[in-house]
Amino acid sequence: MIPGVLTVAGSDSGGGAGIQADLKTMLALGVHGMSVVTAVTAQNSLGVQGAWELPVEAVRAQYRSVVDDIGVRAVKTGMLASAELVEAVAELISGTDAPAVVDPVGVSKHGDALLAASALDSVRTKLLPVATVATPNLDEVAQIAGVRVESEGELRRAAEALLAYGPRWVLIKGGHLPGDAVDLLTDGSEEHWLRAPRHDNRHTHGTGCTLASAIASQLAKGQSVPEAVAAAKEYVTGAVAAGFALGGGIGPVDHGWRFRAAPER
Ligand code: PXL
Repeated sequence: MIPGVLTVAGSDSGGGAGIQADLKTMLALGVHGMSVVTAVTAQNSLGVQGAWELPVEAVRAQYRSVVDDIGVRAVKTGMLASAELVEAVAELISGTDAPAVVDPVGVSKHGDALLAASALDSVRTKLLPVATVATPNLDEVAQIAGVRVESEGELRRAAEALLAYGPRWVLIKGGHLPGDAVDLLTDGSEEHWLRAPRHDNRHTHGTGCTLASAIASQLAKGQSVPEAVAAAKEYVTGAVAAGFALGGGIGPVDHGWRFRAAPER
């Protein structure tokens, strides 16, 4: 049976991030992708031109439709836009017997807000406590926990600060630091350092969505959290290496890199 994975996230009309990145990642990793749309963005390689959130009843109804009939082996969350949506999604996840990967999305690659400032407290007190794995980048660590990381040595302090909100595991993504792309995965007792060479490629739109969806896909296939994160990092590193120009700005990672013939990779 093909395991089902559900993303609860925003739509990126440009197809590089959000729901579109999540579903492409799930296809590439051999699971059945399903989606609960929380918001619609008008977006391209240059930025976000507009964003509209869905009513909370529309989000609840989509979730129930999928979970009650089809069932899910893992859930991933991305853009949740408002405090009301964050709280509704946290409640839905807490009643679902499947691991949840929470990508606490704050702003887009271009700096556009994808979460209201008034929703931060709900992320801290409602959403992070129901996460199996939370995957903040360093901007999100600063926004959520007020911890500023400027070197690899400070990643552990960021992880401790995030774990205090209650996720089982935290993956602190150090990709914005200079040098190798280094992430720290920990549950407070085990530490796993994941290191990948930095690819000199500006076409990285969708990296965070892709990583979180890849983790959820691997969990749905039965891997442990450390195995799932290692496999997801390998997939996203290949996708970043193969990222391509699209439009006049920042292009997307290539979700299909493993499908292409070797000379095209
Ligand atoms: O990567 C964060 C993200 C999440 N969700 C949507 C986005 C983006 C970044 O652009 O557009 C819909």
